[in-house]
Amino acid sequence: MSLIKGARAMRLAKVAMLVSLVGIAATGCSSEEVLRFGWPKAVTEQGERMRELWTGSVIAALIVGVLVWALIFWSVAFHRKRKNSPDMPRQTQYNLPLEIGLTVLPMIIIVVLFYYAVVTQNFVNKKIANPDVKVDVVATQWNWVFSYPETKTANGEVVRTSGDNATIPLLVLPTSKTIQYTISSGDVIHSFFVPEFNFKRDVFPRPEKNNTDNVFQNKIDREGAFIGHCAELCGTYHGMMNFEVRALSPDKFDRYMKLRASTNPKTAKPYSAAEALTEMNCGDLCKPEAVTTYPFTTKRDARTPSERGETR
Ligand SMILES: [Cu+2]
Repeated sequence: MSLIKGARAMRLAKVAMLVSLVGIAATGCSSEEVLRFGWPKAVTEQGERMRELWTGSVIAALIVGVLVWALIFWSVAFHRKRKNSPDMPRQTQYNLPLEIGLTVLPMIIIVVLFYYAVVTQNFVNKKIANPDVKVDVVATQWNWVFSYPETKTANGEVVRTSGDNATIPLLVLPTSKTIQYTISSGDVIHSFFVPEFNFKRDVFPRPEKNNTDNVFQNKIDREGAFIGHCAELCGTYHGMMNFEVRALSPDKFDRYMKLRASTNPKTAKPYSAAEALTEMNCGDLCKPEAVTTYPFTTKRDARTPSERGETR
């Protein structure tokens, strides 16, 4: 009898293994993608650390899940009612060691998950004393102003990029450097959200009065253009309150900041973000207009698809 049971269990295990293998293969994902378990790709080391927490949590959940499913199927297969079964199966309540185990084990799981969540959160919120670049972000209905308080133009003004009705602002930042963002709002509550940072923080007016931490840091690990949104419903044109992060290698960023601080001979004014990027002429990375904010193109007042330059 036990031999038959053993053979049946083996067959069941083989089928279960085959089904899960086919399931994984059928998704057509690479191993890196499988281990991401749907977590969006991040471009910051903070986002990557959050991904590791997610991968660990999902693996822990899958282990618990597989164990529970196995126990359910085992009971269904081997402890179902048979012709000669007694009316009542064997009763096992008031089993103290089992009940203590079932209380302590979930507590241990929660404590471990909590520990790793706190460690990851501390890493994401960590601030070093001397960040490489500082940027002040001011959100207003319905636009963004980005300034670099440590870089001044020839006439002594802080270098500043702002969006207007016609322009989606570009927040140009370096890769591989610690960037410190100080966010504040000029009116209502907004939210600074760059999906590829895997990070969002509400932007409050008068942060010092609102007891919020309006300073955070991160490090971007690759060049590229990444869309940024306001993620807090802030009024009529909230949906159009976009910006774009343009991450440039440190040497390109230095060139950009030098240009921003100097005077454009053509206009006799300091280079604007678009003019500096055009002057740098470094291909797609130096496009003077936002490239990621579809369907909101740089022409904010455009109403028809052709005015918006839509090609997709
Ligand atoms: Cu907003």
